[in-house]
Amino acid sequence: SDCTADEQAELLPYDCKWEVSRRDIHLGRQLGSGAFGRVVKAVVTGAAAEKHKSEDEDGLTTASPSSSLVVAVKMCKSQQDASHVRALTMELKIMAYLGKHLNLVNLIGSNTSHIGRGELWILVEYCRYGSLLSYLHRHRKVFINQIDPVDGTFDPRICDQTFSFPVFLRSDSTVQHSLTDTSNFKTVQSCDTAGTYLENDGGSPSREVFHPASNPRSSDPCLGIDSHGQQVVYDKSGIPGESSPFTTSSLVCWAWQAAQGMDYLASRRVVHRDLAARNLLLADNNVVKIGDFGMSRDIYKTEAYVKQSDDLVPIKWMSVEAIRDRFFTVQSDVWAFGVTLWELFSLGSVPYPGMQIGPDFLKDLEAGLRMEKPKYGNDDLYDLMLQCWQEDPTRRPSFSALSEALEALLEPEV
Ligand code: ACK
Repeated sequence: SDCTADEQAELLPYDCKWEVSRRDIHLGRQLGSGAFGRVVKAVVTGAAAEKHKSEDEDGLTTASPSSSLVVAVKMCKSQQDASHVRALTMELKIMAYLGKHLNLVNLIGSNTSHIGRGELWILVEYCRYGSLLSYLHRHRKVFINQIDPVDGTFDPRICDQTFSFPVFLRSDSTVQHSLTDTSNFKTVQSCDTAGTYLENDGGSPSREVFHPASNPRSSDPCLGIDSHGQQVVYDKSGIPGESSPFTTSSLVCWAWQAAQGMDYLASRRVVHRDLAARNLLLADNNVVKIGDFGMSRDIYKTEAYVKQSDDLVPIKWMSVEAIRDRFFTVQSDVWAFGVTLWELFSLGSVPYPGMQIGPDFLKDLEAGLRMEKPKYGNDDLYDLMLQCWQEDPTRRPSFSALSEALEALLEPEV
C-alpha cells in the first residue's frame, strides 16, 4: 500500500486491556532523558503486575494480591509538544501490535487517562543493567578476552589467566553436573549457595573447608559460576558483587540475542531505524532486549545523532542507501547491526574512531570505506560485520542467517 509507516501506525487500534490506572503506578527515579521524552523507573501494583508475572511464568504462579512489578515508564517531557505525544501514541500501538518476544523490551501497559492534556505513559519491561553501551563502559575492566591474540581462535571455555584470584564454583547441583571441563578453571575452592566454601582441586568439589568469614583470602574478590553458568564475582560475604566479569562468549551471546529480537521484528515487518548498542538493554538473567523500536525515537545525551537536512540522524549506524535516500528497510537495520557488532567487540568504542563525519561521509562509504576489525573481534566476527556492510542491500545477510552464524560461534569445536 501507499501508506507511510506513520499512517499505518495511526490505523492500528488501541486495546483497553493495556490500560493501567495511575493509582497502581508509583513513579521512582529518572533513568534517562532526551530531547522530548524521559524514562522513569516505577513500581506497578495490582492487576497489571499480576497479569504480567503470571504470563512470564507460564501461569505457574499463584497470583498473590500483593504482587508488584518494576517497570520503566516512557513519557513526554513537555505537554506542549503534540508531535511527541503523537509519536508516543504510535509507539504504543506498534508495541501492542508486535506481541511479546523475549528479546524485545515488551509492553506492560499504558496510561492514557491524561491524553487530553497531552500526557501519555507507556509502561515497558525494566532492564536492570541499562543499555549495553553503558554496561560495556562501566565493566570493561572485568572483560575476559577468549580470543587468541595470535591466531584469532575463539574458545568459549577459556578463562583468562590474568585473573589472579581463586575461582569458586557454586555447589549448585545443576552447575556441577553441567561443568564438564573444570581444567580450564583455576579452581582451588568453591562455595555453595549458602556461601560455604568447598575444597576443589580441579575435579569435583568435595564438601567442607571454611566459611567466608574464616577464609584467609576472603578479602579478595573471587570468581564463581552461578546456577545459570554465568561467571560472577563474589565479594567476601560470598554474595555476587557488582562487577561480574563478562567474556567474549557474553558478547557473542548478546549479539545472538539481538539478532533473534531483530529477526522477530523483521518477521512482523517492523523496521527499527535506530539499532545501536545504546538501544540494546540488559535485563536479569543475561537477557538482552531491543528497545526504542517504536516511532518515538528520542535523542538522549549522546553525540551519535548528526544534523542532516532538518532531522537528527544516527549517521554512523546508517547504510549507504539510508544516508543517500532516507530509505530504511530490514536491510538497513542489518547494516546497523554490523555497526552494533563492531561496538560490542570494541567494548563500546565510538564507531569510525577519530573520524569527523562531514558531508563526504557518504562518498567515503560509496568508495568502499569500512571500519577496521575491532580490537576484541576475530576474522569470523569481522567477516559478519563486512557482510552487513555490503553496499548492495540484497547481498547483506538476513537476521536469521546472522543469528545462526553467531550461534555456531558459541558452540566450541570438538
Ligand atoms: O544506559 P542507561 O542507563 O539505560 O541510560 C539509558 C536511558 O534510560 C535513556 O535511554 C535507560 N533505559 C531506557 N529504557 C530502559 C528500560 N526499559 N529499563 C531500564 N533502563 C532503561 C537507558
